[in-house]
Amino acid sequence: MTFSLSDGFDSLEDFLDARAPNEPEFHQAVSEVIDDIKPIMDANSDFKSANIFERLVEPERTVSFRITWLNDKNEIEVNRGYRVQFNGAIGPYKGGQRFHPSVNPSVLKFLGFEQTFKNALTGLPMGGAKGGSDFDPSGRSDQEIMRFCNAYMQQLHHYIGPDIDIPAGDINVGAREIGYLFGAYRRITNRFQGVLTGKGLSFGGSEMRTEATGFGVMYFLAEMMKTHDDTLEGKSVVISGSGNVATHAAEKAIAMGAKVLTLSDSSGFIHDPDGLDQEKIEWVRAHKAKSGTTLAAYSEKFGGDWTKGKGPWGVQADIAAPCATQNELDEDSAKTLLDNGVLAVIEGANMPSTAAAKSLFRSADILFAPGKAANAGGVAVSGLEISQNRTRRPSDAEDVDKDLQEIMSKIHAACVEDGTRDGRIDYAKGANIAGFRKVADAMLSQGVG
Ligand code: NDP
Ligand code: 2IT
Repeated sequence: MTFSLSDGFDSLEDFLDARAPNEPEFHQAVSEVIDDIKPIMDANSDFKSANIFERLVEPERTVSFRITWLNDKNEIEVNRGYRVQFNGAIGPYKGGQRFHPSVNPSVLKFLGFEQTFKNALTGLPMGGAKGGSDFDPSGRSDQEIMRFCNAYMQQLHHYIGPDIDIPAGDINVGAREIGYLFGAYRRITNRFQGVLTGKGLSFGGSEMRTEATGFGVMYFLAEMMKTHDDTLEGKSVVISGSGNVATHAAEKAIAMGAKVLTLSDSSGFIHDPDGLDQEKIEWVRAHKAKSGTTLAAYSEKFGGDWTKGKGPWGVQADIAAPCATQNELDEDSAKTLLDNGVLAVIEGANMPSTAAAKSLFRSADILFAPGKAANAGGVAVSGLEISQNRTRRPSDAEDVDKDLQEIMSKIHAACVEDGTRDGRIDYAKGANIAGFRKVADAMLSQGVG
């Protein structure tokens, strides 16, 4: 592909190497959209003359800060915190925060870039952002988590606000952390504001936010299956991860009549040939909530096999749902899934398939849903939480669930509209084009200055 950017780079790689060196995850996320949106840019001279692409791949603002905090031994520890405010064209910046040793500018830029498209797909007015810290919460006491959250917010509060940027959770940032972060924000600023989403129900949280991402994944999958006159009833499912997204995806898949065979964590995976049920899922949640635990104990309690150091992709199933982390499903795993006759692959995590795996899925005769469409239910309900905070009027669970289903169905329809080619739906293409159009139009209308 020839590439013409203002500085005359010949290829996307040259451009990204110059503008964002040593950021492999970010390069991967940008490369995954360029082929789909380039024809739209080329066909629209306004997008070209406004240099939309070059602007779209540069975060509007990135802040990085030092976090100093006291551990239980009264030692001072130092971590790095970040907020990447990627694109605010369609609304205040919005996106999660991740606490994990792998957090670095490349990871947060890829996540913020994806979030920009994802938030546009929800139809709600939210720009894209991501943040977090290289802090590793594994093995930390509750008091250490609280002190870390206090120190992190001591810095972050300068850059966020209900009309500026509204962070939420992501890997290792759940209800407990959001509670501590909200408390810290309120004490520092003396403001009770909807400045974070995923809050507890007693202080402005929305019903269904906890469930929303995983449930939304299965609502999206059900829509995809419908295009093949099929349902989840009787289907077998392999799921990776055992956190918020994975356990709620499992719960909803079971409710829709499927049999969930696996879950995983960073140490390995469990295979339960009898299938998970609500009791087993609740045990997993309680067990994993204890700091530093692995799923190995599952097979001692419920039977099945524990396999160390591997993902679950070798287990034969109709559906695969990677719900743990980026690049957890590689080319060999993709080949194994396809050889084993997988019907659908739905990404619950952000960018869980490597570039090679994704390209195999996109060209195979299966249903494939990219994370930016399939996991948008979480941020969509975050958007509903923002509305509830604005009007100071909470919604009940049934209404939020109905809204979530409607939003997932609309995202599916947008993917079909922009992604259908030769009678086949390329959901990745559809999601990239629909997300891009909305953000690019807004950028164009607002000019530069
Ligand atoms: P959680 O922290 O609740 O769970 C993360 C899970 O992934 C854990 O089981 C964890 O295992 C596993 N995991 C983390 N890192 C790795 C790794 N390097 N290799 C293998 N497994 C790993 O996070 P969420 O469920 O919230 O997030 C999961 C994914 O979904 C992420 O990609 C996130 O960005 C995405 N997402 C989350 C949304 C949300 O609303 N929470 C919304 C949309 C997307 P262990 O316990 O061993 O660390
Ligand atoms: O990746 C994601 O969409 C999230 N972690 C949720 C973001 C949010 O603001 O709810």
